Amino acid sequence: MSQTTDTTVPGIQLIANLIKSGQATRIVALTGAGISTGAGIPDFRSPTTGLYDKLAPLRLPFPEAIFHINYFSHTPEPFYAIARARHPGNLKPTITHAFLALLAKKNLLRFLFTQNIDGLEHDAGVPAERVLWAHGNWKSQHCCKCNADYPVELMNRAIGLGEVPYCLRDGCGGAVKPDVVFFGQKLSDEFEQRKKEVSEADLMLVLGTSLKVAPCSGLPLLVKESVPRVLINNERVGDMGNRDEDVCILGSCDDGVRRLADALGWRDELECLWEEAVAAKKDVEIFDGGPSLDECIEKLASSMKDKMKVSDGHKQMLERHLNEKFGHLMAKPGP
Ligand code: CNA
Repeated sequence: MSQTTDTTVPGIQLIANLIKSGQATRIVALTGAGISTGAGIPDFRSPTTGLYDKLAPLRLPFPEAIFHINYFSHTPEPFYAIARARHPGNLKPTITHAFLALLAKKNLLRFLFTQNIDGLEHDAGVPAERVLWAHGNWKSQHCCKCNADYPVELMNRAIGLGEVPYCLRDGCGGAVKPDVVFFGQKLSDEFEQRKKEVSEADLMLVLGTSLKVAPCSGLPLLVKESVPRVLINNERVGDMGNRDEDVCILGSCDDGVRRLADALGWRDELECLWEEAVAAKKDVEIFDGGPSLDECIEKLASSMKDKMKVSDGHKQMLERHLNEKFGHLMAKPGP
């Protein structure tokens, strides 16, 4: 495989040299939905292909409502209608996930903050102790009312069928929710404790995120001045690119990490690691086939027209709550 110097983005070679010369050994990464779109999971905010645009037929009070704890606690059906199509059950890691695993293998990845809930970075081989799933993941679930644990086999079955799983405790009746952080819920305490990894980093990678969701969106600001930050994303986001040391590699994450791997002379190793990770990911029978996300949304929109209508009073309450909590992020919901 050819391993040429990248002249399109001169910064790529600069970053590769820092890593190769041992000047960057405490690399911290922040990832978002854009690193998993290549695996087939739509992100939230990309126009047309993003989930928020696709949800339009459901006439939710806000697209975010489907992931808001208040809304979910009384109307969990929309979440479960799309859960199967978004579940990472049979999806494979992308080469971007593999690149993070390669950094970890070379003991260069100090820490990874991911906003993703798909767990694909772990499937690719990033050790769990190096990752904070800031928004939780699909690997466990609890009742949203009494917090009782719920068996994973029943959860997978419910997701496979597109049905809402309810608490098994007598008289509870609460909907079960995967342990992903919904709007209106607090992040784990570990987030605060881990922020120091960013201020101690000697290189930060920001991949596939719009930097629109706090508090992760604030992490790149914690990087010390003079420490390089690399953005690999379809578009410029946040304040990335504003510092002299910043390097922005615009385009798909998968192309971006391949270019970086070329500059590092790691391309063959990366492709091998990725192939292995893809081969190792076991399929879960229950998630084989089934309707697409668009089909799920269409079906739900027609079957739930009445239930989806929220009263004006409730809509105002939700608006107030969302504005208080996320007004600074959601001045304009959607892309
Ligand atoms: P987002 O707000 O949808 O932004 C995604 C960003 O990635 C945008 O800037 C896109 O332009 C960019 N992008 C999309 N595809 C690519 C690609 N192939 N290559 C390069 N750039 C790309 O998503 P964020 O992660 O910033 O928002 C945080 C939310 C999204 C978290 O709460 C997540 O839980 C949630 N989310 C997670 C998943 C997942 O787990 N895979 C999927 C969808 C949403």
